[in-house]
Amino acid sequence: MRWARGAGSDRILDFQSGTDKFHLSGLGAGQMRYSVTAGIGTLAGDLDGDSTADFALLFTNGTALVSTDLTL
Ligand SMILES: [Ca+2]
Repeated sequence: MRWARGAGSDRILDFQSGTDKFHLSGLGAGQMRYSVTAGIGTLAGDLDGDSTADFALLFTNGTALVSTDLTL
């Protein structure tokens, strides 16, 4: 997966917790937030410290992220 600037969110359709990993260390995110609403997980990151998310990833396959799924 490659990051690109743009509006909106990216959807992750087949992430498998415990098998797949997100490597986010290159982003320098100041704050990450994860929430689940109606079975859709959202991982949002604030890159510039203004308390507003600069990107969001939606996990639509019902998987629940755990901290070991991320490399920060
Ligand atoms: Ca921000």
